[in-house]
Amino acid sequence: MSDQGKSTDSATLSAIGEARKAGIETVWDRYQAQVPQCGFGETGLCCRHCLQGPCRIDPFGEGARTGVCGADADVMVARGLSRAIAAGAASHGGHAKHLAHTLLKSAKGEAGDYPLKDEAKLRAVAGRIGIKTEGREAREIAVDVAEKALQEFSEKESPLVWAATTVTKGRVETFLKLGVVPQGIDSTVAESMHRTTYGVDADPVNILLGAVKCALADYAACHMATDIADILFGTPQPVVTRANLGVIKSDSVNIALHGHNPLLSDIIVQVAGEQEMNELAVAAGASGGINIVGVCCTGNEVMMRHRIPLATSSVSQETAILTGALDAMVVDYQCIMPALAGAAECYHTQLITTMPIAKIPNALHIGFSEAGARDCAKEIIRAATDAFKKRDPARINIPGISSAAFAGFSTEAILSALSLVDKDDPLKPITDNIASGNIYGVCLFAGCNNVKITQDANYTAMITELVKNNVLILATGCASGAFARHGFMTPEATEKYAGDGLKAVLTAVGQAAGLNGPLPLVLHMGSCVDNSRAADIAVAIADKLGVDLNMLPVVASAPEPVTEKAVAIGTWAVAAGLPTHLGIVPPVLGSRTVTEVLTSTAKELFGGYFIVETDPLKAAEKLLSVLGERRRGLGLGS
Ligand code: BF8
Ligand code: SF4
Repeated sequence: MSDQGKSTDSATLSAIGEARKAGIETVWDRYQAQVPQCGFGETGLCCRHCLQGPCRIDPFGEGARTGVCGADADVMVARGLSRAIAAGAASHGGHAKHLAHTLLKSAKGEAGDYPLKDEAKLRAVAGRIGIKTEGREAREIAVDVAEKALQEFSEKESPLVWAATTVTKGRVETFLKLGVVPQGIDSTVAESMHRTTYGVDADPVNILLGAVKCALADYAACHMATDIADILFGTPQPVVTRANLGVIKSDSVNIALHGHNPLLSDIIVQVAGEQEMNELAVAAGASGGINIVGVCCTGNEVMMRHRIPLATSSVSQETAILTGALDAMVVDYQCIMPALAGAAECYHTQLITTMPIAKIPNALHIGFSEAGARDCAKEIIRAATDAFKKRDPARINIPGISSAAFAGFSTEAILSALSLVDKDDPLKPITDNIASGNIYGVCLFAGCNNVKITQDANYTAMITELVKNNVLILATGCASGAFARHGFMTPEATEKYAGDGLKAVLTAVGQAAGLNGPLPLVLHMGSCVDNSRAADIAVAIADKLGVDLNMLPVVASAPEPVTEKAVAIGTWAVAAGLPTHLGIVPPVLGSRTVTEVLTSTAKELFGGYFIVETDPLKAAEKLLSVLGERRRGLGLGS
């Protein structure tokens, strides 16, 4: 693979060049060592769910047609997909549960480092989930919210509150009718594991409906994680920061925060800003003090709440270490490549793990607990400062490349900006402009960078095509990292790329918000769990128009997806009624039935469905045509 085939980002390419010179292996080398990948796995036609396996079915119809137990291609593929979604839901569930436990401790006064920062959000969430707020202290309300959140994980008699209270009435009815309403987050994950183990569910469509139920549990977990993070750390408001490797500074102790949960990263940012820590860094010889940078979703969390710059994300995470100036990489859980340890060993970088469920051999483990969060943060900063002293100045090679990035467009922030245009009816500017065609539709970009795709190539090709046609762009997770690196999260990008209608809307709102120019071309809504924020916006628009989500000119796209979490999110987007594009073919082609359910039958059941298209320009065309279809359905011009 040529370097040009690895990434479209010049900072990343520079780091790749550095790795080659130093003989350090990266994700792209490891991928090459895997090619060609197994055709059975690629099509979903292998099963290891029991000790009689592994069983494989030939995708070309020659050889075995079933596994030893008689599971056919449809069952194998449906079971594999269902387990991926269960793993995604377990991950988001673990993240949300962690936050819920901390909220409870905070409310009971057992976690002094976690005050209830956003009381307005606490009251709003409590009101929505049916907890009395009037005349009550914030702490009392928080105890009830946390307890109700924790109850969401086990099976109850009733639907998940975090799902039922956050979607349209029409969606709830559809989910009830199809029997896909989850009644517990963890219990639904367990049910998925049960029904897909040896000798249980052998009806592929029934397995897939179970998978949708689990994806909806994932949705509830994402929404809960967003709500509680906002209560504990504040609801994001727009900030301006920078993105790409150039945010690493040669004169500072550079600490990268990587992973997902803001529980530790937010505290590290707070502590790093204190005099004592800064003096420690300066005493070690870092005249610039401490420089915190973000990677992946933790990066998004601290970017939108604390203006922390984003160094890199997803597939290129190793490149932060390859700058030779990263003193510590601190990780919690999810999307952390074990390969970071090997890269760190080639430099002075201290890799620090913090969670009991996510250790990496040869990393320093500094165990995190809510009760000792600040102490943990201080220990981490000290370890980074010690590592700084071992830096080899001759090996520092920071690509001097970064772009401005506007971040932090929470639902609340978007509504408050819109209310400056129309105080009494904040959504009116959006719905009016959708009706007039100034906004042709909305596309939510989510997901990762996949090593199989030239990094960011699909994002950049798709966005330019969509915005030219006046599609409003929302982004989360590493999709926002991609756009940020390439300068798409700026007002300048709006001027340069947006079609006239979209530009007029973004300019009107930007002017009203006092920006003296348009809003950025991409509205950054946060991390991957914050896809719930995008769902909130879509639900608000649907309610305002008096239609269900499956009627809206709103689509989603994961042009370069990687993780099981992304599969879960994509599936709940489909269940929510959104046509959802994937730029990677998921391992389902071995089953005609499953492929057809995902790309066609789902449309009849939910209105949403998967559009698999690896060519970004064709993908953009397909999304535009779907938006046109939806517009015609609402009687709007297309
Ligand atoms: O949850 S986008 S690579 S960091 S999975 Fe992971 Fe993918 Fe990034 Fe966040 Ni989301
Ligand atoms: Fe083979 Fe069936 Fe066991 Fe899977 S569950 S490994 S198909 S025997």
